[in-house]
Amino acid sequence: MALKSLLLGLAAVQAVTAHFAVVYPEWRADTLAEENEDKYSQWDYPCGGVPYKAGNITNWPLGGGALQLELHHPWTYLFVNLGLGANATNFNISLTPDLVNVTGKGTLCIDKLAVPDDSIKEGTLASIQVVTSGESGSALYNCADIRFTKNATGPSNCSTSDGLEMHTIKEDDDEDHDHDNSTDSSSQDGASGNGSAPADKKNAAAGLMGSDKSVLATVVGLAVAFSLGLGL
Ligand SMILES: [Cu+2]
Repeated sequence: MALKSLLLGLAAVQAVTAHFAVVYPEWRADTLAEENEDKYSQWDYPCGGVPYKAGNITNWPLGGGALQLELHHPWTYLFVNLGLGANATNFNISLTPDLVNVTGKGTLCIDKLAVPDDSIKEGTLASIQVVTSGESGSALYNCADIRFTKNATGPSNCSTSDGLEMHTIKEDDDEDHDHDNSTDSSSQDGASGNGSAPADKKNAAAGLMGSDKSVLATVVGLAVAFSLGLGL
C-alpha cells in the first residue's frame, strides 16, 4: 500500500508539471489539455499521435523562423526536426544539428532556427516535430504545421524566461557540421543522440545531475512510476 500511494503521489506530481507545450508555431493540438488526455499522448511518435492539420498551419519564414516552447521539466535535451510536404512522415531535416540541453522551466524562445535547405520554395508545406528527452532516453513529441512564406512574421511576444538556459553542445571537431542537408540525416541523428558522444557531452550531463540531486531523484522516481505503468 505504501508503494502504491508513493506511485500515485508521483503520478500527481507528473500531472502538474507535465511535459511541454509548443506555443509558436502553433501546435497541432493542445496535448496537455484534459479533454485530449484520452486521445493523445506526448509519449507517442510521431507528433504525440496528433494527425496532420488537426490545428492551424502557421506561415513561417523561408530560411527558418522562431520557436517558442513552454517547458515544465527541470531540464531537457531538445531536438527539432523538419519534415517537408503535407502530412510529412519523415522528419529528416534536423534544425538542431548540435545537441541542445535546456535547464530550467518556463518559456524558451529561439528567435531563429535556421533551415539548412535553401531550395525550399514559397508556399511549401511542412511540419516541425519538437522532441524533448530526459536522462532515461524516453522522449516526448509535439508537432506544428507550417507553410514556408517569404514575408512571414514571427510571434509578437517571444522572450525566454529568467533562469532558463539553453546550451548547445558542439562536437570537438566541427568539420562535419556544415548543416548540409545532402548528408544522410539519419546517421547524423544517430551521431548526436547516442553512445558516440564525446567526453565533454558526458561531463556536461554528469555535472548537471551532480548539481541537483533533488531533480535527479524526481526524474528517477518518475521513470520508475512510468516503467510500472500509471494505470495502477
Ligand atoms: Cu512531463
